Amino acid sequence: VDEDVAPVVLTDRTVKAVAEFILSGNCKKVVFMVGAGISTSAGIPDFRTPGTGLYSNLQRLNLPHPEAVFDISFFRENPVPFYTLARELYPGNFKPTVTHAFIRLVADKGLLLKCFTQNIDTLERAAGVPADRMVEAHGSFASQRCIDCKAPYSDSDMRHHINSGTIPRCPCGGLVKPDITFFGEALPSTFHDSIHLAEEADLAIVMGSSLSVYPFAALPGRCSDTCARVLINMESAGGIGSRRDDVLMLGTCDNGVRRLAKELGWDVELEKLWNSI
Ligand code: CNA
Repeated sequence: VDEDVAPVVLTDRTVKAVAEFILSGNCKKVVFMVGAGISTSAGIPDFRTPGTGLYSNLQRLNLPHPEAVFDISFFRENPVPFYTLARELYPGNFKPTVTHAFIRLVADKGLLLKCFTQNIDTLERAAGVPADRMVEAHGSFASQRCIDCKAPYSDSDMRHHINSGTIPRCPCGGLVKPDITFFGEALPSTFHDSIHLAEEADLAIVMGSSLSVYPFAALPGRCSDTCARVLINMESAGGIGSRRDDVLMLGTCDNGVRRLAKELGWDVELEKLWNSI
């Protein structure tokens, strides 16, 4: 971080200054860009954290390499590893975190322009973030279809297969896959249609992502130079900190949003909202 360059949008590169900016009335459009790290405290492992991340724990699935579990050509040959994992990750087993509640609170305050998520766990929806404010950039477990004829497949049949550990197939014989984006597949059109909103943001809050999967990882770079950018993450990521109005909050997302909520005077409201979800 180049501490010598004075910020322009913020008075200071601190959490307090970010809160002041949010409360000033000049910050009308907040964009979140989030990843697996916002859901780890809900009990869902991320990909890359050494030791606890999914990639460290996939040996038992006998994969050629960890990413193969989300690779469309590997899935065609062997869907078993994906369905083994899907059983563990399937929505319904997890509760939104206080970080998800914070995104909802920003929406309730009328400040949320868009929340771009890489997560497929649908915990933002579960927290009550309005659907029209969400971009599930890598799709989600909320729907599924045949990978050959593309026919949709029913939720209840899907749940049955997930729970019983069997592989769902379309009447045409093709494999059924949740509408999550695998390596080798295009991102949903909603992602491409919404990218320009990153450019409109007054404040971008990046949370819980190593920013290593493109094109998502390019989003913070699209923010204008009159946008303040905040990174709340265990480690630095995406070069955030290199611009004059960047603020780094290294640590857990839950601690980070609680600190920010406290500076905003929203702390009691945040906990109340989270408890009601
Ligand atoms: P990643 O590459 O595993 O990075 C996670 C980042 O979050 C790392 O930088 C961690 O240091 C950080 N982190 C982990 N726990 C915390 C915490 N409690 N507080 C703050 N920071 C934390 O995951 P990305 O999301 O960046 O990678 C993109 C992939 C991961 C997407 O394609 C997702 O679909 C995929 N994924 C999603 C889920 C989910 O839906 N919950 C889970 C696992 C992987």
